[in-house]
Amino acid sequence: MTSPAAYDDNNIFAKILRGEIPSHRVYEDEHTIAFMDVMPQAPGHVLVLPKAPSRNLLDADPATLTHAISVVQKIANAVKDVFDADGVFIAQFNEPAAGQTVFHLHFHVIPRHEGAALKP
Ligand code: DGP
Repeated sequence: MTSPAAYDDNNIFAKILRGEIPSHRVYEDEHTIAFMDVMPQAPGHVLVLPKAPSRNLLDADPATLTHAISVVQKIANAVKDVFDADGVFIAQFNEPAAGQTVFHLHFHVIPRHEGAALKP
């Protein structure tokens, strides 16, 4: 088992946080931003990110996680209402073996409708 790599601020979400790359922001506060995923698994797929640099949940500060999950709840209720969804799927991946592709902590918030498949 290898140790996780250090945080690299050249990742795409760090560039979005610095305003170097555009995003469709739907929420921002002092500690957190949320924007639309460019490869949505379903309409209304939002990403919630703490602004503090951490590679993923494994190296995140607990206070950062506490605030982030409260924002995830807020966004989940918002997308459920706006997209008239039946439920909301929350996903979060840590390290490549678990499916993580962008190495700044983020939570996927995906509205779900009964019987609708996620995109592969
Ligand atoms: P993952 O690291 O596997 O949890 O997912 C990263 C997600 O980030 C994936 O759903 C696609 C999305 N994504 C990748 N590049 C960009 C980008 O430049 N802008 C936005 N808004 N989303 C991105």
